[in-house]
Amino acid sequence: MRRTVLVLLALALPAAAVVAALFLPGIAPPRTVTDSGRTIHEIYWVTFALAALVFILVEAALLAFIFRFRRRRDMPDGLEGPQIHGNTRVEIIWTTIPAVLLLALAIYAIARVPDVEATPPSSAAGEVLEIEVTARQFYWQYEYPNGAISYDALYVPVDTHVTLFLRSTDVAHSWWVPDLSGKRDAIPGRLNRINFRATETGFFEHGVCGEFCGTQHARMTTDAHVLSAEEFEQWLADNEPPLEDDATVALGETQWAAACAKCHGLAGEGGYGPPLAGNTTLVTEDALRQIVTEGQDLDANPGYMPPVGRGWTDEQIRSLIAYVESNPDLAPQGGSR
Ligand code: HEC
Ligand SMILES: [Cu+2]
Repeated sequence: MRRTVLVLLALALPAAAVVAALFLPGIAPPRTVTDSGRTIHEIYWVTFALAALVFILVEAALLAFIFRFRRRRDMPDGLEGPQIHGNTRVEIIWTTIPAVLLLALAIYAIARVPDVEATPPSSAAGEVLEIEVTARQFYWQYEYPNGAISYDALYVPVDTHVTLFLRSTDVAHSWWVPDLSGKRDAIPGRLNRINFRATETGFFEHGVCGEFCGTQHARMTTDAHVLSAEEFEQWLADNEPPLEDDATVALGETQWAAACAKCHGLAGEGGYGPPLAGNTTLVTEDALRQIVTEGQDLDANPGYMPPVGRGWTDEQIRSLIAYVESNPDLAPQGGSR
């Protein structure tokens, strides 16, 4: 009876593992719409298949030996098995096979790296879209060749080689939109790049910062819009500076949401940072520039404000002010200017 229970348990465990692997999500990598992403998937599945094969062989041998060399009913208590000291041939075999497997896997993975890197071919030299990405605590700023800017939302055309140049002005961050490609760090004092070419249009909202970077790290997310060529050209043209007044306000709104509201609240109601609704600093250009480029850490206030706008241009300061002034929740009553 106890035996039957044990045998059933021994069978139930691997069965549960198989069911979990087949029917639960989470074993497959997230979907991707780029060639580099597909190559990453391929490497993942090849590695997984090899690992699974080794796992099954080893576990099967283990179970077979447990069964084959189990203690029989007619064996006397305290009986010892045969005492074996080394077996050169077996040891050579079980050293060589894993070494060969690992070497093969390494060669395969290294051979696939160029496809993951997706460096645009020299024939595409003039057609590569280069976007400057600045990571700051706690948002992503994208700057396009014509000077257009977006915050926490990347816009790219489909079927086009894209290179993102990644910088950080404060701490180490990591750009990661799984639908597009792998992860790449943005490190202060260093210029990193990542290439990809999306083959499907769509809206992808699972981009994150992949490197723990401070209190609001979890809210350092990014969307990606893959547009048709015409839509992208239109978007670029609509966002090319100098912007119309309402476009400036619209940009300032995304800027506020990305760069300030994560701590101060969308309506300036406060959160991690103090409430800001009606604060005159928000509409005073010099004071605003000072606090966003230098941050603030007064003993009187809890917490610390990082230099969230270090490197901002005058236009960026002004678009934020334009938005604050347009929003009755935020603007100081009576205005300061
Ligand atoms: C990481 C969280 C965080 C972000 C993002 C952030 N702040 Fe702050 N902010 C703070 C904290 C914390 C303080 C209080 C700091 C102190 O004085 O010690 C503060 C203080 C301020 C103050 C001074 C308030 C006062 O009463 O003294 C202003 C103005 C301000 N922030 C504006 C902004 C603006 C504008 C943005 C966006 C461009 C922004 N902050 C983004 C956390 C943040
Ligand atoms: Cu980050």
